[in-house]
Formats: sequence, C-alpha cells, structure tokens
Amino acid sequence: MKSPNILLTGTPGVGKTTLGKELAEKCDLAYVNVGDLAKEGNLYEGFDEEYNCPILDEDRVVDELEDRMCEGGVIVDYHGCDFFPERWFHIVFVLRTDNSILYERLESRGYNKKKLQDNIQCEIFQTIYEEAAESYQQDIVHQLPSNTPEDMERNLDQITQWIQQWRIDHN
Ligand code: DAT
Repeated sequence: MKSPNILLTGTPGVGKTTLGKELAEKCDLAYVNVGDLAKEGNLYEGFDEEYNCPILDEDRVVDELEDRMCEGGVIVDYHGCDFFPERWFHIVFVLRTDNSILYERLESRGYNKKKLQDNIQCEIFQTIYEEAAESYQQDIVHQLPSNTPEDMERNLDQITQWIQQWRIDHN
C-alpha cells in the first residue's frame, strides 16, 4: 500500500465532506462519500418510516468498497463507523462541532425539527465518538474540532503531515 486509508466520521453537518474533498485533492487520495455511494448503487435494504429515509445495506456497502480499500489511499466519509471492517483504516478522525454552530448548519440544510433535534442530541451525547472508540483501537481514533474555517485549515495541515509521514514510513 502506497497510501493510508482514512475514515472521517461524525454527526451530519460537522464538516466531513468539506474536509474530505479538500484533503483528497491536496494529498492525491480518493474520496468516497458512503451516502452518495449508496444512492448511486441503490445499496439499501428498506425504508425507515420514522426518519423518512432509506436504510443502508451495510453488507453491500462493505462488499462494494472492499477492493478499493485493499489498494489503499481512500478517504471514507460517513456519519457512522461500526460496520466497516476495522482492518480497513489506518486512522480515524471524529469531527466535532459546538451545538449552536451545528444547529445553524443543519437548519440551513432545511432539516425538520425532529431531524434537527436528533442530530444535535447525537453530537451532545458524542454518539459517533463512542461508536468509533468501541470499533477501533483507541490510539488511532482522534477527535478534531470543526467549528471555524481556521479549524478546517488546521485539520487539513495536521492530517496532511500525518499522511506524508505515513508514506515515508511505509514506502
Ligand atoms: P458533513 O459532510 O459532515 O455533513 P459538510 O462538509 O457538508 O458536513 O459541512 C456542513 C456545512 O458546514 C457546509 O456548509 C460547510 C460548513 N463547514 C464545514 N466545516 C466547517 C468549518 N470547519 N468551519 C466553518 N464551516 C464549516
């Protein structure tokens, strides 16, 4: 493997897509948005009436990605992380955003009240961080603040440095 695989996870709206795309471009990695992948391949196994959204077929998502992940150099973006094989990722970043800022971002997406509340609660209870901590070795799971453009720049720089070091160490 010439490049590492990176998981970007966290509550919807924390900035995974924005960071993931920039990082992919800057470091010449592939970017995979699991939500988009599922939509394109219709990788669903039903419909959630309460949340009014399709249910991800996790096994088919994993099958779909397996070959690419084995080659390395993939950034995966998803608001969940417990169904990916642990062996896929060399590092896991959980982006975190303060409630008031996250609320505004999700409101401007036009989320309804229930969806807004559920996502804000998800962030308050650090649901995704705990999911990541339970699913991967503690020493590869890192939380990153994602409130401001300055945070975004710092995260980009830090992850870029980490990737460069990984490439030196592994090639
Ligand atoms: P996600 O992919 O986690 O759902 P996103 O990348 O679509 O989130 O970002 C949601 C919105 O917030 C989008 O309008 C860009 C903005 N944003 C993301 N990261 C940010 C940051 N660090 N500072 C300010 N705004 C940010």
